[in-house]
Amino acid sequence: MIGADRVGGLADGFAPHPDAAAHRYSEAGLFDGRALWQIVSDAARSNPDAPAVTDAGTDGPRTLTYSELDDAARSRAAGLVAAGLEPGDRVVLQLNNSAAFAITLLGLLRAGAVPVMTLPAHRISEISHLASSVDAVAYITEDARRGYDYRELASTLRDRVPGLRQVFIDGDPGDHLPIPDADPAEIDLPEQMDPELPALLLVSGGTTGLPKPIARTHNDYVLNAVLSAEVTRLGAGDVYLAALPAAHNFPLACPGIFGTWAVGGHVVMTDNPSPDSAFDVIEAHGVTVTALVPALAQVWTAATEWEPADVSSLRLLQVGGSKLGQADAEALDAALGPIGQQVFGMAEGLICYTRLDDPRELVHRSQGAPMSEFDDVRVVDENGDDVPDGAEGELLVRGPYTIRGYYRAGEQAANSFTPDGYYRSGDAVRRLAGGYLTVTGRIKDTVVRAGENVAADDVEENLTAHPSIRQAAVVGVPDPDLGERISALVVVSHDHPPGQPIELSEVRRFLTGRGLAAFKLPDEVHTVPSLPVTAIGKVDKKALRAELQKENA
Ligand code: OOB
Repeated sequence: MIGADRVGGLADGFAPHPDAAAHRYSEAGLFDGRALWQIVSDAARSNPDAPAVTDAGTDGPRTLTYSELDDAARSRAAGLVAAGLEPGDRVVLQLNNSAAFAITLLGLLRAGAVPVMTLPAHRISEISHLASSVDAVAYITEDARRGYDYRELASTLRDRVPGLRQVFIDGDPGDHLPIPDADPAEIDLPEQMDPELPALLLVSGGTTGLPKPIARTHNDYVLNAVLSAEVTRLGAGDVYLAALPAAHNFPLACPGIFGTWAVGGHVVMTDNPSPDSAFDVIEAHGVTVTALVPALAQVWTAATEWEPADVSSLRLLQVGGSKLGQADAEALDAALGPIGQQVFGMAEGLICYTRLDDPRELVHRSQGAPMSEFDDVRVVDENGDDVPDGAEGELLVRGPYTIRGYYRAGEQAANSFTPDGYYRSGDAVRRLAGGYLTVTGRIKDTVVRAGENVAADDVEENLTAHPSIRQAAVVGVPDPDLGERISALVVVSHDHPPGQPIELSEVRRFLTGRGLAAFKLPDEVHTVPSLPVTAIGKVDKKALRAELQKENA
């Protein structure tokens, strides 16, 4: 087994569980000691001819069985080793949802390399920041998609990050190299890595600052996938549609791609989550489970009205990544049947699920309960003292699959953890009976107007209760008299007359009617066609504030 001394600098800047915690988790039998890629090689041994992955891409669907996927991954690993990759090398991976994503990810893992899981929407600022902070030696991406040429990004990246030795391209490589394959009979693949070492680096999903690398070990990520598969009662007969960007923790392992492979199920990959395309894919492949962010879930709910495709094979539709409003959760069930599940998770670890047999009313109003009894969750006030159940506070968490520190992220990121190792999520939550959580907002997402703290989420939720408002974002804008004034950006509902803005007076009247205090009422309303979103589709408040500030300058 390859240990920390033989993986270059991989272990530098990685914060493992302290000994006592590691001991307690392994005594409890939580970790099975497999490398992440063994999920697939194990399935290939027991179920070689079962479908493992289908690429629903534009060239027509292409399916690989478990034995074909395992072989392709070993050939890719051999190619990468022959090209000079060594165990512990960090490699930035940026591929759209495709069979190539699956093969290349498994190939990297099999070669002992550590992929940095960036999303297709990341651009040079995020990619170069991540590549240099983890000392990446290679970048793997594809030629071009949806009018964006990743080869140009690759060329700029080479100029900016001198340590980056190689670029490999799926498709037409242009000035770069194709992703290599080789005969695994001719090249020695490395032994298994110590499962307590990082298997891959996820990217933090925050809406402030640049993304931070998150090291997830073989042990903790296998646990993440396996426990998630249990909670969602996944079996070999399930067909999981990866419709969100596959490198994100939610579609990757909650239970997502790895959870589906862990039970011998079938993963279908699409890079187009819009209903006109995705509904046909669901019908064609008999998809049973998928995961969406709330904005997409809203679109899917509405699309059941006009899309002809039959999506009745779906038994579970997971929604997470940002808050799903209660009205939207109810509408989803009404349109698609009682198949919605709320998922509140984070790349840093903790995943909460509503359970399959929970009363629908609980599924509609809560974001779920932690998946493991070993998840140690606290809800605290600003002094770090626990608040009683039902009161709002910041969520802190420690647990077997939650990190103890960001990977190589320096001083500032250290504030994200308490001295005794809890991750400070920055999420404001209330704990209900049975450990269920409702997310009420972000701790620091407030507007300070004339000395009063106004929680953005509170105003946003009341705004979306208006029949003409589909989405809302509230941000503070610097103001000479008030300090900050409350600016609301709203997207109108599908049935609102197009081109007609929502008036400030109407918004204030409506919110007052709902009993909102006068100091929380917006000072301005902008009707916009859409809100800026992050790479996974969360409303991007950083971008919003910058836009508003530019307008005011
Ligand atoms: C998921 O992971 P990340 O790392 O992209 O973002 C985590 C943050 C959380 O701290 C929270 O602020 C927000 O996203 N969030 C939610 C939420 N799910 C995530 N806020 C309200 N309600 C929810 N249901 O987003 C993620 C990872 C795995 C599974 C699901 C989501």
